Amino acid sequence: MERSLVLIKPDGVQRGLMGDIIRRLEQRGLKLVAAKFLLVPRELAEKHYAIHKGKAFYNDLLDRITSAPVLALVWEGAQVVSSIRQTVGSTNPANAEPGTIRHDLGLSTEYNLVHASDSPENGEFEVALWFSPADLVSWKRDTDRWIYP
Ligand code: 3AN
Repeated sequence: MERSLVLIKPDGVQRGLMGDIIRRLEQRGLKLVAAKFLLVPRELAEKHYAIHKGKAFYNDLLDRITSAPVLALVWEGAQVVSSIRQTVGSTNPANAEPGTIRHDLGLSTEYNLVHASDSPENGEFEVALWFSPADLVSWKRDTDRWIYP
C-alpha cells in the first residue's frame, strides 16, 4: 500500500494550523496510520533534505525545520502521494491553486507550511527515516467502502 510522509512544519504549528491541515487531508478520505510531534534533530533534517544540499536555501531550510516543533504524519492509500501533493499545492504559494493548503494558508515559499513526499519511492524512504515499523498502525477503517470502489 502506498504511503506518504507529511510534515506540518514549524510555521504551521506556530500559526495553529495543524487542525485545519489535518482536516483537509482527512476530509479528502485519506487514512492516517502514524503521527509524531517532535523537535527535529539537525541530523534528521539533514537526511530529510539531503537532496537540497548545496543549494542557496539549504542552511535556512535546516534552520527553519529545526526551529520549533513539527507534526509528522503518515497517510496510506491508493495514489496517496499524488492525492496529497494535489491537496498541498505548488511549492510557491503564489503559484498554488485556490483550495490548496499552500494557497489558502500561505504566502511564501520559505513558509509553505507542509512537506509532502513527492513520489511513492520517496514516500517509503521518508516514512522509514521518520518512523520505525512499529509506529505504523495497521487498521481497518469502516468508511473505506464509501471512499474506494
Ligand atoms: P516541495 O516541498 O513542494 O516538494 P521542494 O522539495 O523543492 O518543494 O523544496 C523543499 C522545501 O524547500 C520547500 N517546501 C521550501 O520550504 C524550500 N524551498 C524550495 N525552494 C526554495 C527556494 N527557491 N527558496 C527558498 N526555499 C525554498
